[in-house]
Amino acid sequence: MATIDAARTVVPAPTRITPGEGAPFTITADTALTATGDASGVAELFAAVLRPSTGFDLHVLPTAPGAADAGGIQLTVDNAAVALGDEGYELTVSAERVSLRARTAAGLFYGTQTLRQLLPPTVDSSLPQHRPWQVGATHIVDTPRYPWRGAMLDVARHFFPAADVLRYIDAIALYKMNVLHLHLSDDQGWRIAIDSRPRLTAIGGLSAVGGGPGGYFTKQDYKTIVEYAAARFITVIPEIDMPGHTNAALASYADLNCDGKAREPYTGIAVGFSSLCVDKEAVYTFIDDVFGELAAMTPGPYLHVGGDEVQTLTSTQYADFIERVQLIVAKHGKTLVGWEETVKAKLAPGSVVQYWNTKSNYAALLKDASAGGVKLVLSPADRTYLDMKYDDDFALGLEWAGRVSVERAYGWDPGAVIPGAAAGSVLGVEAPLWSETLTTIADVEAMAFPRLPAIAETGWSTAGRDWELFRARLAAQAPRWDVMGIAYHRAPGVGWP
Ligand code: TNX
Repeated sequence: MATIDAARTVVPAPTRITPGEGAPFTITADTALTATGDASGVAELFAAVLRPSTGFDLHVLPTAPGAADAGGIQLTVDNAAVALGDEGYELTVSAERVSLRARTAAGLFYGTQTLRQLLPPTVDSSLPQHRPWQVGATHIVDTPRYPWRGAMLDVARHFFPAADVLRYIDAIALYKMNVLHLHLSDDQGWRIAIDSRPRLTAIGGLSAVGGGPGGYFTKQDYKTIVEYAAARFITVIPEIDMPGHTNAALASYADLNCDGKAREPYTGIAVGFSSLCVDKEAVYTFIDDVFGELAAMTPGPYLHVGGDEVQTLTSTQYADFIERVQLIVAKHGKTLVGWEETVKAKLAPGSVVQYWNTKSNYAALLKDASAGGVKLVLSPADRTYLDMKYDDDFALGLEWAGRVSVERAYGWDPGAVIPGAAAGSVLGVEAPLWSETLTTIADVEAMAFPRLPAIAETGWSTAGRDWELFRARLAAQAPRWDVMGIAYHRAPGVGWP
């Protein structure tokens, strides 16, 4: 039986693969995983993927002295493995054992995702499969290009319940993404419970694009999402978009409006018409309340303040607003993330600006800001916007940034997007998925798969960045998506099996 060739299969492409000589490793009913400390949680998660399909017990045992010479699947956190950095791993497969080594538990987790892709796709089945489970001898050393490899999900235009979000987390984790940005509020809906402001969900939570029922995350839902993500080394970044994209808040609390009158719920898809009343103190008390509660339930270091597409304020009003919001974010111990427009304000070093609109002229401002210590995350709409149509024939999606084929999503260099950006200022890439036209998780998956793995590879890989090689590796993912029930789109040009 042929084993899976890592070089032709693994997405994102690993840094260095050296095929081994000997016989493959076989997982059997007697195989154990060994791990200690932080590695144990990773081993348990991996065993949980393997158990239903293999039907084996796959016990996770503590690493014993001299255990490196034993068999099985060995996961080791090695503080001395400095060259592997914060997220890299080294995977060695021989007939006797699978040895996975990393400096961090995150690195081990990414190693298990590679190992998963080296096992037959049916390993991801939730039903018992009767077949041999072999991994060919290989040696892989793999470290990411960028520390920020993100996916954004818009739960505001249409709401997706926590169970859908967990499903999305599983799917992005397979491709070593480590940021989940949740767009929690917009004109059409407010999706997170804030105890001090109950009307946000009681009123703002009940609308959606097209007049659907809306919905929102309770604090318990949010906690579940954050914990599920954290176990997979994914940081959740909550976004409360402001001062524009705020109609749902303006409908919930009259005093956020300059005229003191609550707005009607909005179910269309136009942008740019709404704004918090930036001259009112009540607005800053509101933001303080919301970010206070959000910061308390968010372990990650960031709060995303939106800041995009404001058409009703002067430049000075806008910049003053963002600078005040920045202080509120800092007061709650967090670092500000904003869409590219926020670069018009004076941002503290370490703040993160997310580039998106390739038709705007922010590149020069972003370059200057980066020299002052502002960090950049790249989401060029004509490459990474998963809500753009693949092509004219695709029913879902928008088209303002053009068509985004799989090849376009793949074929760009994050290092070349902001010419002259300060060294080290580009943190990485993020693939936003706006949900104006998407109502089910199957819609979401059809937009994200197969383009999301393409973006994941732009963020992780330096080696193997070649469309012809990539499309073959991408096509190799399809049998796994079939088994996992991911509703991917068989986009033209990939060469699906
Ligand atoms: C622009 S990208 C927006 C969103 C829309 C999206 C649709 C950004 C910061 N703002 O409000 O949903 O286009 O593609």
